[in-house]
Amino acid sequence: MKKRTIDPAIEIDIEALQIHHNGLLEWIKEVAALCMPKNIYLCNGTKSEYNELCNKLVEKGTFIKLDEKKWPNSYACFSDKSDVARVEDKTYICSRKKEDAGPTNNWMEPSEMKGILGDLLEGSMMGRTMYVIPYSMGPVGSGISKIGIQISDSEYVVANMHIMTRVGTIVLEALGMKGEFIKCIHSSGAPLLEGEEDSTWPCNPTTKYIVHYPEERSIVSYGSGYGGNALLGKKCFALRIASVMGKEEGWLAEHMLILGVENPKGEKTYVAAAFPSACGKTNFAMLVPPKEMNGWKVSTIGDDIAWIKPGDDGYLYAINPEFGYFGVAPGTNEKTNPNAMKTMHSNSIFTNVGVTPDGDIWWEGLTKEPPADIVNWKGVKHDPKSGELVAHPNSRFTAPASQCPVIDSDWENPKGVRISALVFGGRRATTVPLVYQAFNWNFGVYLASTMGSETTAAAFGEQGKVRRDPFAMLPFCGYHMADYFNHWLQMGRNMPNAPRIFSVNWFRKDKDGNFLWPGFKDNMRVLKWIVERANGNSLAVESPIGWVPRYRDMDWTGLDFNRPQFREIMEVDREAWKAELLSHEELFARMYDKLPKEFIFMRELMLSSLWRSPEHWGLQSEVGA
Ligand code: TSX
Ligand code: MN
Repeated sequence: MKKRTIDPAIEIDIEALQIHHNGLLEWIKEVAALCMPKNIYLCNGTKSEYNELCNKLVEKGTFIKLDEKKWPNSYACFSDKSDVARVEDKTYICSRKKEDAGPTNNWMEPSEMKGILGDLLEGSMMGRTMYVIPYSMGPVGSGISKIGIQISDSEYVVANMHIMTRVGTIVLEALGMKGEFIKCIHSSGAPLLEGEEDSTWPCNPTTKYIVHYPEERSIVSYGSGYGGNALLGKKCFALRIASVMGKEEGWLAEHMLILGVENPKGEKTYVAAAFPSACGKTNFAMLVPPKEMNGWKVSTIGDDIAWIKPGDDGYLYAINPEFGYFGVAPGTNEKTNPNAMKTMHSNSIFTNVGVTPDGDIWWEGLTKEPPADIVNWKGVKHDPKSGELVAHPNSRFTAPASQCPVIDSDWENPKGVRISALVFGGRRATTVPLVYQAFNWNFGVYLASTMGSETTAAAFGEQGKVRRDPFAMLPFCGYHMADYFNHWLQMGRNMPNAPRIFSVNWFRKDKDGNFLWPGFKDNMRVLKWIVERANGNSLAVESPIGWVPRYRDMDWTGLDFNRPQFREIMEVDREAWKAELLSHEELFARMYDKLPKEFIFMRELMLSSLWRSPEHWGLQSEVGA
């Protein structure tokens, strides 16, 4: 970035900020000199600060205060039409070497990118307040936690960061005078000139950049105010930058939920699980078991990101670095996720959902019919005959994690929780059975690397084509994806008590296109088999792709699901799996230069096991037993 000093014409009293960390102070001065804000505000993280920000957003017309009885202390807002999702084609990993970013990330030479961003950032905060947000990913003071400082010119971003991360003076205290922090610059890219009227959603409709410098451990985001583009602690830091730190330091930053399963004896087992988008990850993280499964309970540690480190005892321990949920609203209701509904009942922010004139909100799937007077996310009164959506499909709720009724008692334990099983899921209409257990760590890494989802939305073009999303990390890994696979294999070589690895698929369909599995609360039956397997307490038989339960190995109390149905959902079809394994070649070819040789061997081994006729597989003769 260009070196300059703050224009003396701008009246900013930096010394008044009382920052005692020289590196931080110098960096703030540098960014202020470049972005030329009207003033600077250092966030203290208090409730009153949050309330003042929300009031300011209401005054500006960005926030709509919701009905205090229905949605206490909560707000709705509409984004700019151009600013509704992460911008993957404008997301860059600017490592020094291109091969460190790999074939699945956009890359630009760091100094070239700095030139572009320097020009864009110059004067980009004119007329606005520059907020300095000290935040911690993970409980303040935990050995696993890390500190970020985000500079932003958006009040919406500050309010959301208050919910999603631990913000304020306590973080600066933990940072001390010399502590390490991740530099995060966020500019909406919408300077406000003298006399100009502000927009309710400042952003740059044409130019957006989400840029990561992994070696410098810094992030610059320009032009967007939405979600993962702008709340830099989440995808940018906790996944892209942290994944690089994890590779260097021997740990894992993963796109995983973490949940606890308590059995009727009161014994708790923790599971981490990765799913691509649109698989109901938050629903699974807050699962309510069927009432017939007496005494089984699920508690939530996190719904999106896990930082996982080996402990001295050879087990893996995980924390949720986040402090809130930034969940997709459509499809969430009392049936699909009653715990999420209670979590967002108060102190929450709703972005791009429908709003009624009397301060209620609505989205597709909340109830059967929208309220008569609902205004859609574009700010226009909804016409039911138009066929238009009320809420944007990527509309969100921002809600404090602490408000989740089933939040785990150890969710802020600085040591993390011991992980016994890792689960990988995708949306697959065919081929992939309801559940199977990998033979060992390496086969588990293989299944996670080749996981994928079938495209559903028409927007994604061809229907029924599998899009590979290794570990659900394709958009979130800050380095070469094949280096990432190797890092996972390496973690297994050094781990005496590795978690067991499982694949699940809630979305298999019959020939007529009906879902074979009821899903939702009944996923508890699969989860029960998984934790009992991980604890050595449930049986399985061998199939060519891994260990599978027989009918009798699962708990069916209260569910009408018969042996033929189970056989169908568990079928490992020889021809389909040959095609499946061969189709992995497409993914492997993309990263052939660094692909682990183990992957080739494991694929050959599974192919050779498929040669036998299904009648000879333990699975096919016994799975219905
Ligand atoms: O979240 C889902 N889960 C996980 C729940 C813990 N969804 C919603 C996905 C979109 C985000 C699911 N959809 C799940 C599921 O397990 N399964 C399905 C597929 C399905 C949809 C509707 C029905 C059944 C299965 N309806 C009836 O059976 C009536
Ligand atoms: Mn996510």
